[in-house]
Parts: sequence; structure tokens; C-alpha cells
Amino acid sequence: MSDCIFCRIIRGEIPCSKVYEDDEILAFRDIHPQAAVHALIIPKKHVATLADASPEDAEVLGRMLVLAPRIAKELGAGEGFRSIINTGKHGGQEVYHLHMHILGGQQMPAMIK
Ligand code: IU
Repeated sequence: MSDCIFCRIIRGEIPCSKVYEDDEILAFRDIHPQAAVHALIIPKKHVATLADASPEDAEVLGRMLVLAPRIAKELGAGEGFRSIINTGKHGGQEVYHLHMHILGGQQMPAMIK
């Protein structure tokens, strides 16, 4: 998806504060941080939402999960973090390129009791 903002970040057309990159995954700091540490982990393949992921995406999604604690720790959220994937309209998704938020570096408020 050539005009997707995150695809443009992946291609280097729009700058980002990169914190991790490999052949399949990019992670960068969120431009509007909602916590002391706020990064996004995204697959380089354009998948619009988690609901659009197919079985062939399972490996990269698993790799994103496994990377999350490493990235969180490297950014200073070693005491725990929250990972969120907003999906679709009711999920509050604003950018339609699958991404996992990593939030931490402070006590996160309870969301679900
Ligand atoms: P959401 O899950 O789709 O609601 O979150 C999108 C996030 O992408 C949001 O936190 C934005 O601040 C963030 N973001 C960004 O980091 N860089 C950008 O160029 C754009 C959005 I557009």
C-alpha cells in the first residue's frame, strides 16, 4: 500500500525515531507518546489490521511479541509494560497498518479489572 503512512516510514520516505529493524519488522517511537516509553512495533508487510492477518503472518506476529520485552527493556521499561493492538473502528485504530503499542516506563493505569 504505497500511500500508507507506516509503509512510507518503512521505505524511509518519512523519518522516524527507529529503535529496532530487521528484514520483517520495524519499531519506532510513537510521535505522540502516551507514556514515558511509547514505541510501535510493526510488520514491514502491509497488513491493515489484526483482523486481516492470515496464517502466513503468524510467524512475524509471534516475532513481534517476542521482541516486545527486549525493546521495552532497551527503552527503559524493564519493570513491565503494556502491549496493545487496536483493531478496527471500535478498537480505536487510527492508522490502518497493523501495529503493536509498547507503553511503559511508568505505572500504567488499570484498564481492565
Ligand atoms: P492507533 O492504534 O492506530 O490508534 O495508533 C496509531 C499511533 O500511531 C498513534 O499513537 C500515533 O501517535 C502514531 N503515529 C506515529 O507514531 N507516527 C505517525 O506518523 C502517525 C501516527 I500518522
